[in-house]
Amino acid sequence: MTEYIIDKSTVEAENAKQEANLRADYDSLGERLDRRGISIDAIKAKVSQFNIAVPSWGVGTGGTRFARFPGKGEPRDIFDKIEDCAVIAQLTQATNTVSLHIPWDRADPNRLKQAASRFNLGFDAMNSNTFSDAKGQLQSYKYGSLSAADAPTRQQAIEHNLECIEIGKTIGSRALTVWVGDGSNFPGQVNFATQFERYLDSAKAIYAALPDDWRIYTEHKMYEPAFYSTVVQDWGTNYIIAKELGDKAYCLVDLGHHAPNVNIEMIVSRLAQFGKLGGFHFNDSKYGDDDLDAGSIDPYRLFLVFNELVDIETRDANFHPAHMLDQSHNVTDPIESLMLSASDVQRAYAQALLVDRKGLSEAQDANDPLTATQHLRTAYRTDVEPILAMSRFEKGGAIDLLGTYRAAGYRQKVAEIRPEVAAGSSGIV
Ligand code: LRH
Ligand code: MN
Repeated sequence: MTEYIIDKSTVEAENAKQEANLRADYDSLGERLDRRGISIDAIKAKVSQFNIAVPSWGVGTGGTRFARFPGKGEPRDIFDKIEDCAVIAQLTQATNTVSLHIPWDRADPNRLKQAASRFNLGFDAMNSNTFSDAKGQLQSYKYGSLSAADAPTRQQAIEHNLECIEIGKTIGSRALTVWVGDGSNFPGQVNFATQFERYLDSAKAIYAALPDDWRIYTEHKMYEPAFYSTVVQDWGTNYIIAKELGDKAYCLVDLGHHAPNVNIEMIVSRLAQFGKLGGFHFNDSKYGDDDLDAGSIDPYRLFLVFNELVDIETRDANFHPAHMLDQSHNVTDPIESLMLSASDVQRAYAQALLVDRKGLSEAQDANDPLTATQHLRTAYRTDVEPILAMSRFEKGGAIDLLGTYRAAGYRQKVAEIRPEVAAGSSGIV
């Protein structure tokens, strides 16, 4: 029996205030979509199947290298984080999986599984961490991990990833995400080819330990923490890795890991066209890897990514990329940001489903750029909130995410039992 952290009567009371308007908005949007030959219920049915994983490391207040300003009721451990994820899942009805990060979330796997199943939550991809040194660690990752010059450090990093797979197998995860910060800060500090060779050898050792029904996602990133070169710096390198490793290896696209103005939707199309697009870390950014809320800076770019995903979906019914959020909430209540971000990613998917694909390809074939791009804008300009809210409402979630969450007073409640965390330390978690 699924437990609900937010009192169901509170959700029902808040929904009751919105229901009549929602039904009116839904019906009027339905009429308008009907005129475009689109069944609103068919779109809602697809949207209600959409799930995006919540990063465990995102429910605590994030920070930068300069400082971190903890909020009230900061989660003390992974079990508090799972409860916070349960609140997000209950109200959005779109986030029933959590992505763990080891060693930050290391705990007895059976306790983890039990804690999540209370709320009917599952576990998405495991995330390894060979970009910081854990207490008691023998070898430091200061000069790299899977690509490090010395073998003991590479072996330690490989074994850490194998441990993540073991924990994942127990808790029901079916994927491992590997992001490494390995690189260099000075020209000449490393030999690019030998460093990459070492990375590939280490990645092959991890790949060899993958269960048959698992996937490994390798994540590219342009820079940071290395500031001259990064081993897995771009989608091309990531594609080479996925091809070198084998059929269970795929590329993970973190939207914030590209230079400003890079055409990410084309990268998505390329990787999918060659069968190596595994999943996403959704967030938004204006300059670097800012890890801002998905859709908060450039929602049209997010829509264009989903426009490609829906195009691929229409060609390949077995195409199910892993959707995950990867954000850092430095100035907002992380639960509020994650709820709205999950909804905004779902929004981009719903808008992309409205694109007249036949009209689009006819305009493309006719070299009619304006008609072609108008097909995208017509879909993007459609306010699909009634579809998202109706999907949530019908599944027991909240019509008004923020209003219902604040009315429930969850943050105040946990602030009473979770000790105040002093400001001061820096870092993303
Ligand atoms: C690296 C990254 C990676 C995570 C980390 C928390 O920037 O995107 O996905 O391991 O953030
Ligand atoms: Mn990421």
